[in-house]
Amino acid sequence: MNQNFYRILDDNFDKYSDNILIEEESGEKWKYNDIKKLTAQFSTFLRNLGLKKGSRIIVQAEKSVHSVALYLSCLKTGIIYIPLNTAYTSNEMSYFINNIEPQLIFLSINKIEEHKDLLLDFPKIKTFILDIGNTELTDEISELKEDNNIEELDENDIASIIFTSGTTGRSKGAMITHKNLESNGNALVSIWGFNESDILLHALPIFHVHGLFVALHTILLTGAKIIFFQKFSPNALIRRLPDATVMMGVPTYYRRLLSKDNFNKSTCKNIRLFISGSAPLTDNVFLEFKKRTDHNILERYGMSETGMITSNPLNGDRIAGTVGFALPNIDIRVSDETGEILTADSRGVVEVRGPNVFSGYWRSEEKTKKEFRLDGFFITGDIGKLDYEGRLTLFGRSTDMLISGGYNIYPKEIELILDEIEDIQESAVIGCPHDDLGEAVVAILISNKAKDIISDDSIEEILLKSIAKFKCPARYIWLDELPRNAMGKVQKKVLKEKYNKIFKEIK
Ligand code: MLC
Repeated sequence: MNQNFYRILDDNFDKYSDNILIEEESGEKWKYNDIKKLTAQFSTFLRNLGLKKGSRIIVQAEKSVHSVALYLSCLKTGIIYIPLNTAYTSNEMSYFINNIEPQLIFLSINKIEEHKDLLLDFPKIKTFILDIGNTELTDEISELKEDNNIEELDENDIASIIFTSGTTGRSKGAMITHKNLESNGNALVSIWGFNESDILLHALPIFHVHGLFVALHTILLTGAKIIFFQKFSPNALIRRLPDATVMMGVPTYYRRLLSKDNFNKSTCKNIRLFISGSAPLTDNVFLEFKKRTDHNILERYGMSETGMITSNPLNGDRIAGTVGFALPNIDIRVSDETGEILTADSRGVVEVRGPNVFSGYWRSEEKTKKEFRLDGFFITGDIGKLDYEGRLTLFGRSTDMLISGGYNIYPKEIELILDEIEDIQESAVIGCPHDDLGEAVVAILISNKAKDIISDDSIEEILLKSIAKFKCPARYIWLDELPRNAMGKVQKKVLKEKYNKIFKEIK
């Protein structure tokens, strides 16, 4: 039997053909039938270029209906889809292209311009503009015949590679299979009670699992509808909230909604579910939200490598500060560093096993091996505890990764660049609590000069040549020395405690 995940979506495209699938901010509406057609035309486009099962395409483009159809056509044809954050620089892009060796690249107009020089290094890779401001490609696609063939696939064939930041400073590509997508999509539909009459506010970017898989698949699997926002804006969302039944977002979205006086019970009158993930939801936001809207935000937990792992219940207590119970068919446990499984209520590293768990890191067998136990459990790196009922609470991470506005950031990547700057002897990058973003990046620096040290702006200018803006520190602090333990290791915990209130003090 064909185990291509797209086959289920294709059935739904027929079953719900006249339902609206996507309504854009402009008011333009796309039925299931329209998206099926566009997907089939993209499939023709890709196959005409010689791409086939296992070929790879990189997409660094603005969110659009056409980029959704491109993604779906990749599922359909067995081509591997690699979405990248639109903030990534040419330096970051160079690493991804070399690592993936794609057959095609799709870029928004501004990215074509930005990567002009880089692309000269890859003359054999065809590049296309995919952008709402440019219709060259979309006009061409609209003229093409529809290719209705659904590639015959095994459930373990790779659907997508999602890059996640690595502890050593280099990103790793998590290989997500058709089985991963299918099992996780079905589990979420069932536990969150999605159905044909749902209308989802979709303001998330579609280059991460939250906006691409969680949000799109729950809708596509039920014949429901999406109100599609180019990007998150609290005012635009508040205008459309009364028309929707479900919203998904990172905690920053909920904080920003609460900052608006016209966000209230009446704006949420038709909403049945607010879902939050990708970063911890604070008790404050949870409680404030309840007070303002009468809704308990449902917090869930997941990651690129595993899709969604746990969720607070649709019916039953949603407890602030906890991420709920394992999804159907997913096993979770908590272990110590040696792999010893801990009993309920003990803190340790969260491990997960199930059909949702990725098949490994792209071209990184060694790294993959290190992150799995012999019995197939994936070591998430998150610290947590399970209570006697199986409810999970998270306490942070075993690595020093931080999460800013829902984006994972690894300090090492920033430190490596800072340490190369002439005036900087050494650096330590940490995440500090931030009202809007959850955590924001702070760089602690040691100078090797007595005076006239390099300015913050000049440091940022250097960083921006290599890394995306969202990874750049929001604050720079110069110290005489970094706190170290007896082994000489920098004590980031001490720094984090010391600068815990840094963003509160400047208010
Ligand atoms: C943007 N900026 C950020 C930032 N996003 N800085 C720090 N952290 C972020 N997350 C900076 C830009 O560089 C820019 O800097 C300025 O903010 C304005 O840019 P913008 O694009 O207009 O920002 P804004 O719209 O305010 O974006 C913030 C945000 C966005 C929170 C709305 O980051 C967002 O949509 N985040 C969602 C991330 C997400 O989907 N995560 C899912 C990961 S999947 P300047 O100085 O140039 O103005 C995952 C698994 C799971 O984790 O379980 O879900």
